[in-house]
Amino acid sequence: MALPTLAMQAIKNRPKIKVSPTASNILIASGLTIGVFFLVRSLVRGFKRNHRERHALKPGNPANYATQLKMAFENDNSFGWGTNEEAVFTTIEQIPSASMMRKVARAYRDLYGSHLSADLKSELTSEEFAIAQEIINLKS
Ligand SMILES: [Ca+2]
Repeated sequence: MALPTLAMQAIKNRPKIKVSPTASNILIASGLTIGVFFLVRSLVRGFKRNHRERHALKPGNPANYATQLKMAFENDNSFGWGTNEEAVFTTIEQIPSASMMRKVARAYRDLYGSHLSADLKSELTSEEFAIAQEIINLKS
């Protein structure tokens, strides 16, 4: 497909973008830095997730509570949708202290990459969320 003559001329005459060796070195270096950053971050995340998953079956471990909550969020009927609110409340009640509650939230984030409070909000009705919040706030 031939371009109109004027367009061809415009393409030929356009200023060449020159990248000095220093600038390109900086570009390569920052590209590498960003690459290394993402690599390290994904390694750290993978390590944390593996660590959490190893503890997910131990009763009383933060990862175990986090897993129970995730299962309650996802698994309640044969259609595979909905939320088992009763299991959510039971699990939250079983968490023994405020400091354990914070550990559960951290384990949840490491395992599933999302915030427990945000997921509670989206999985529960506003009344249920208020009740959950109250149970959590009563912990000392
Ligand atoms: Ca759900």
